[in-house]
Amino acid sequence: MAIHTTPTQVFTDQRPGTSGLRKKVGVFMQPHYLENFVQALLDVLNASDASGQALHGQTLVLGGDGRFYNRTAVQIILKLAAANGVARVLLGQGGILSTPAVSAVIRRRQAFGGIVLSASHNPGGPDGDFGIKYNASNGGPANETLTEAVFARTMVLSELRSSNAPDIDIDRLCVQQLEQMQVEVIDPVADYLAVMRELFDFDLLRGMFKRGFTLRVDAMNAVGGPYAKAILEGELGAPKGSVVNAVPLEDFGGLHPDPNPVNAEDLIVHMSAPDAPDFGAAMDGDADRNMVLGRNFVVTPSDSLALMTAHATLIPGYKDGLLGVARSMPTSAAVDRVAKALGLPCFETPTGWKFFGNLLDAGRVTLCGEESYGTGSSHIREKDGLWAILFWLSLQGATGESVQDLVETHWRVYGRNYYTRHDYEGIAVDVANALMTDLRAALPSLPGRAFGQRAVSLTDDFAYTDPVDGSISKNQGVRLLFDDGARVIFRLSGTGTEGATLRLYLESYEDDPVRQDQPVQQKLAELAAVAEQVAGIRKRTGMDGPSVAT
Ligand code: VG1
Ligand code: CO
Repeated sequence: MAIHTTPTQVFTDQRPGTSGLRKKVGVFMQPHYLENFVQALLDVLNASDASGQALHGQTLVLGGDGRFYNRTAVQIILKLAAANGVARVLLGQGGILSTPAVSAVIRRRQAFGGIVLSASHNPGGPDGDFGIKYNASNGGPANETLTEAVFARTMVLSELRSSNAPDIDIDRLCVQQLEQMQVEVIDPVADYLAVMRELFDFDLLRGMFKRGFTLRVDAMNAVGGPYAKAILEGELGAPKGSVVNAVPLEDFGGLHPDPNPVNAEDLIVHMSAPDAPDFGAAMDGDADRNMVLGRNFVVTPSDSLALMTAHATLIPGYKDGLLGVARSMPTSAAVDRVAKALGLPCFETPTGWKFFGNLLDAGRVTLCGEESYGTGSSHIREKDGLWAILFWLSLQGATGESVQDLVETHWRVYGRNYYTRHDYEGIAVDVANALMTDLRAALPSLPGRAFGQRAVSLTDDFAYTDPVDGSISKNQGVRLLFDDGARVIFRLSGTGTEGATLRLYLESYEDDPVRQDQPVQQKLAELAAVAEQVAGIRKRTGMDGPSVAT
């Protein structure tokens, strides 16, 4: 065994996006591609204190969503870590840890940070995507200062430091030695389960299942399966078989583990069958997203955040109330209305969970959410799919009401924010960039202009000043705000790996109860037409509609 240095060449495309570095598996499998990124990360972490050896004596957490290349990547990363001064790695058994579990382990074990191997909701398998991201000691995604520093380092990297020790056994729960570094293979579920126990009334939930409450949780052959099985079926006594597609597969069994009504179609079918269970849910590749459903009823993620906020005190972990709430800018303003009614601070951040970290750390907010099927709280620093499922189960247990009743009652009280997101996928990058550039140029001419019944009241390219550290993030999405509360938002995805994806977010507010049960796409068709008129999406892309509308 020996630590050695190897010369390496720069890859110029290693700037992390919305949530880490994501590329096609083939890109990651190029010699030194993963190694370069990890070496750059370790260099930046080591340089984070005056000694230049900040990782010495420290513990890192490591695990991924089990997708293709996860196991190989784990071995590569362990050898780099051992050669760069890391004292100990806590590795999920089999190389597996969901994103929320990494966050929980970092926090509970006071680790220096953690590395998550996941491309989250992107498809997996040899032809799919792979990804890597770093989470800091608060358990949350690295901030932009750190990700930019890592990117800068990848651009000048010339050497890798690694060990040529043999591979370690990642499947057996034990402690092994790799050079001077200890590798402790841990149960991926235990720490996470302990956190859930502190938040929810497990006896209440056990009682529900004893009385015959039924659910179907679709783990989409991704990493959420083992967590959902252990907690829902194991701890809480949900009927065996309530969690389906529960074994993580390297290619997710061909499913696209992005829990929305389009990709989780099988769940939609089951939830609209005559014998549908009381409650349904799905999670994404790394189990940080959730979609929740009642019988024949899908909850919009933005509404989910609003309802959680309205009812939080029913849950033991939040019984004393919330400090505040935050949502990403494109997320509907449904939660804003609840926050106002409850007198809670409400923050609007750019897209991506990393922007919630400071607000959570500073005790300014307790709940956070994004329109992309992500909700979470201060219990960790990531969004959390199974937490959301337990939250919704608890709401049903505490109120005795169905999902549909809870949501419809909410609309009657607060009004309904009709909401949809239209994704135009696989657009040529130059076409997408030109569309955004032209749109930005057109913004100043829009305020005051009428479109049908409504007029534009404000336009901007969203910029965010972090209220905690004062950092500024610009160009976070073009917004058209209307005088009746409607919004049209355009932004380009930062998680895709093929061409560009344009996301168009549409929202309108309806406070009249007799108009709160209309089909969403129909209700928002007028706003979609405004977006088309302003941006010319169809003409520019040659597409006659979005690839996905949820
Ligand atoms: C998307 C979502 C965003 C989410 C991000 C990571 O980003 O819109 O809300 O935080 O994915 O989610 P983008 O840049 O493609 O719009 V996950 O579950 O893929 O890590
Ligand atoms: Co995810």
